[in-house]
Amino acid sequence: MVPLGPLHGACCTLLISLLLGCCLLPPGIQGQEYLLRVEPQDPVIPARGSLLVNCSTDCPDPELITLETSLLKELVSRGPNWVAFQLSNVTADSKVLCASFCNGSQMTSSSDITVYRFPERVELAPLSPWQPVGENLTLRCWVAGGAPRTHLSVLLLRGEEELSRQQAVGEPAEVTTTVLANRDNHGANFSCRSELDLRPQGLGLFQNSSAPRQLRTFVLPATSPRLTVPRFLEVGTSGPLACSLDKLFPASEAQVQLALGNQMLNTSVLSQGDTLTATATATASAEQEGAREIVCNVTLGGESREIRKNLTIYSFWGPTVNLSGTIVNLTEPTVPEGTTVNVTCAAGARVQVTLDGVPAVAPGQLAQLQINATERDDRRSFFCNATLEVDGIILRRNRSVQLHVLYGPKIDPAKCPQHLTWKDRTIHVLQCQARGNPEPQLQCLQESSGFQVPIGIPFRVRLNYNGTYCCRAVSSQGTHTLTVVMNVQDRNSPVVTIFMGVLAILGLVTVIAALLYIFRVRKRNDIYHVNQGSTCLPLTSKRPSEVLGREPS
Ligand SMILES: *[C@@H]1O[C@H](CO)[C@@H](O)[C@H](O)[C@H]1NC(C)=O
Ligand SMILES: *[C@@H]1O[C@H](CO)[C@@H](O)[C@H](O)[C@H]1NC(C)=O
Ligand SMILES: *[C@@H]1O[C@H](CO)[C@@H](O)[C@H](O)[C@H]1NC(C)=O
Ligand SMILES: *[C@@H]1O[C@H](CO)[C@@H](O)[C@H](O)[C@H]1NC(C)=O
Ligand SMILES: *[C@@H]1O[C@H](CO)[C@@H](O)[C@H](O)[C@H]1NC(C)=O
Ligand SMILES: *[C@@H]1O[C@H](CO)[C@@H](O)[C@H](O)[C@H]1NC(C)=O
Ligand SMILES: *[C@@H]1O[C@H](CO)[C@@H](O)[C@H](O)[C@H]1NC(C)=O
Ligand SMILES: *[C@@H]1O[C@H](CO)[C@@H](O)[C@H](O)[C@H]1NC(C)=O
Ligand SMILES: *[C@@H]1O[C@H](CO)[C@@H](O)[C@H](O)[C@H]1NC(C)=O
Ligand SMILES: *[C@@H]1O[C@H](CO)[C@@H](O)[C@H](O)[C@H]1NC(C)=O
Ligand SMILES: *[C@@H]1O[C@H](CO)[C@@H](O)[C@H](O)[C@H]1NC(C)=O
Ligand SMILES: CC(=O)N[C@H]1CO[C@H](CO)[C@@H](O)[C@@H]1O
Repeated sequence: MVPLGPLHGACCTLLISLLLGCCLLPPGIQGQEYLLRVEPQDPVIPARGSLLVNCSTDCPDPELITLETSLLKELVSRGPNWVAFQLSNVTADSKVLCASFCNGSQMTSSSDITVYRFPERVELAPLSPWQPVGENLTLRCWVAGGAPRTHLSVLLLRGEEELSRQQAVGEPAEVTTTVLANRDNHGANFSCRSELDLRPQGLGLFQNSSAPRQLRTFVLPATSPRLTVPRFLEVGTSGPLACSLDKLFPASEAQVQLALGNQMLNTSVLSQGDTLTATATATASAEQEGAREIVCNVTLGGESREIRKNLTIYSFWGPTVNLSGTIVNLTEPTVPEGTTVNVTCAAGARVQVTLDGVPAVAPGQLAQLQINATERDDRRSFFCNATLEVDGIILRRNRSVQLHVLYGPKIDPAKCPQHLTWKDRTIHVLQCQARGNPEPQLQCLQESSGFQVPIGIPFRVRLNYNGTYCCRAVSSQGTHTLTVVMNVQDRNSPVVTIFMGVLAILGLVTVIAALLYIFRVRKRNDIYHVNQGSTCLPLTSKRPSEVLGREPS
């Protein structure tokens, strides 16, 4: 028999079947004593495979054993009661039919060839990059190709756990199942697997798996993050910023951005449990002066939550207090006495300054005052108070500068008695002070001898201290002198001498008076004697008059 082309194969098979079915049936009735066998019976072969089909009969004298098929066939060998054909390139299920005549009656027998093939494609539909917890997620798998479908099932898996198993239907076969996205599913790998079960056919179980897809689930609360920022920041300084959000899952995968205006800040993020905290340091620059916005933005699962807060950046330099005039020492502002000194206090724009209680005419202006430097201004401090109003809050800053005035030297006559009357061998202190800037050197020298008397410390006065002293204060600013007369008196002063003399005379007079009285009483009673002792009285009485004459000196 001429092999039929594949295009004609299908209709020829149908025709033969009809002929056999309508005209020759029931087959085997005539030759029922003899059997026609087709081997193998109902084989399952891989697609494009080849198959040896053996038609054999026990009829002793069979005539014309043929194999009816649409497939490519080739006679391989034959025996007296069998014929073997090689079928090749079997791509689809088909039926083969053996026919023969025995003793004039026809015999037929058929076999169904089943072709199996593995799916060409098993694919799990992509998952959305992030799946919100609590929502249903549809897993979808496509299986293209694969035969026989009755033995082909599709499984959806989470890891190795089977979520669903369905028979493949359609081309491509689509299989779906829903999964509730929860925290436990975060990071789980989902996949799809086809199973061609040909174990009943003795061939085994053939599995094809899709590439796994990893699920990421997340929780991002609807609330805004918490942002802590300072209300003010001075230009040139830094302030801490902190932004946090609770109940985040997975907190470690959230992104946080902190920005000052449109400047991204270097942020360090810490996640602890479901809480995320981001910290950064904002540094205020002069260009950013004014009201600025701090933005904190937390992004997770493609969604973000943000919060904004205002921060006022201000500049408040100063105040600086300046002294101008004849400054002789810059490290310690010093001016000579009598010169004019201008004191000014200045601070940044919008800053109101007050110098020693005198306010500047307007914020941003400088406050100034002029003084004629006197010795009273030495070590005088000039206070400048600066105030800046930022966003309803008053900020204060104070500064002071001390002025030094060069003056003197001066010896204050009130603090340096110029006439001193002291007694010999008594202890005294010469109180004398000189003032001036710089501090003057003070010394008092006896004019006659050049002897230097200690000043301000106790000393024992001697007779030779008597004299006129020249007290001299000396500094780089000049010299000032003052004369001090020190009168040192002998210890036995005239007053004491007079007093002693008077006492002696009074004693003598008393003794004489007593003696005279005793003599007169005896004379009246016994003998009268002329008294000669009365001549001493005028002699002795002369001494007191001498003493008294010296007293005024
Ligand atoms: C075909 O079948 C017959 C009977 O079973 C057997 O004797 C013969 O060897 C077979 N031929 C082939 C090629 O297998
Ligand atoms: C097998 O059959 C298919 C169609 O069924 C055809 O396209 C292919 O070329 C054939 N292969 C061979 C080797 O003949
Ligand atoms: C998810 O799907 C299940 C059944 O598949 C249903 O019972 C449940 O209500 C769904 N949940 C949501 C949040 O849609
Ligand atoms: C999912 O697969 C990735 C890599 O393919 C692996 O790193 C990860 O551990 C897997 N996850 C689970 C839960 O097995
Ligand atoms: C938050 O940050 C993300 C990532 O940088 C960005 O895409 C998004 O536009 C930001 N949202 C807002 C409101 O600024
Ligand atoms: C920040 O300041 C702007 C105007 O300066 C204002 O409109 C906005 O409401 C402020 N934002 C906050 C959070 O106070
Ligand atoms: C001090 O200020 C007055 C006017 O304010 C000015 O004329 C004078 O030159 C200033 N003196 C010094 C030393 O700066
Ligand atoms: C200026 O004052 C400082 C501090 O008192 C002092 O050390 C320095 O010597 C002075 N300089 C001059 C030039 O007087
Ligand atoms: C400083 O002295 C000058 C004259 O020497 C005088 O005209 C001026 O009023 C004085 N200024 C003050 C603040 O005393
Ligand atoms: C001005 O500053 C001084 C210190 O520099 C301070 O003692 C004084 O209280 C301040 N005055 C005001 C009004 O703040
Ligand atoms: C002390 O000195 C004064 C003159 O300075 C002189 O008159 C007086 O006699 C002196 N006194 C003595 C005890 O030397
Ligand atoms: C060998 C054999 O079975 N021959 C039979 C063929 O059929 C005729 C009748 O149809 C019989 O008589 C033969 O015995």
